[in-house]
Amino acid sequence: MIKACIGLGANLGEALASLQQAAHELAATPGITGLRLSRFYRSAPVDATGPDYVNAVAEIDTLLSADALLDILQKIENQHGRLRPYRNAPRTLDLDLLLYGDLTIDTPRLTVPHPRMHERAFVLRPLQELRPTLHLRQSSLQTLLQACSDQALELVPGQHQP
Ligand code: A4P
Ligand code: MG
Repeated sequence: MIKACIGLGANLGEALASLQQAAHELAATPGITGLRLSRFYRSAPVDATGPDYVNAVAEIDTLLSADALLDILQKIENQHGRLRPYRNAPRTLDLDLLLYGDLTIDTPRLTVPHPRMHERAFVLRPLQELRPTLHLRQSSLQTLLQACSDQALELVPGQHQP
């Protein structure tokens, strides 16, 4: 059994509802168990334009290969009407494979750990809720978060404080 982390994001349509539904769909997928979901955060687009994003991170236990997991993530994205007009275009749903156990994967289709996660507060902060002692590139999540403190992040209202 592998523990994998998935980044969820959306900035078109009912973003929060899309993320909640995607989490349910992941939890109901054969081969995936034990889903834990962070709280939801709102932030301005990083390296992109368009409406504010809502983001969260999910941790799962899985017997699926990383490739099979990516197939499932892309299928769920497509079911949510994901279009890809250009890179970093606004999207109804983005599901990125952030971590797959402690494996490093570098194939034409898949780079894990996700190559930009260590410099993005909208990934690091929700990931920290689930994996407070995790280190990436030999740095704690807290140290990495300090380096991107210019990226303002706020909790979506109505969620409990930890
Ligand atoms: N691919 C390679 N590695 C992975 C991986 N670890 N997880 C390939 C998922 N896919 C991976 O992805 C393009 C291709 O990347 C896939 O076909 C897969 O084979 P995509 O989702 O279709 O395209 P994209 O959205 O242009 O790329 P990506 O990687 O999702 O973009 P980023 O870099 O994650 O940036 N600002 C805020 N505040 N919140 C956000 O969520 N997201 C982005 C997207 C930019 N700014 C943002 C946010
Ligand atoms: Mg993506």
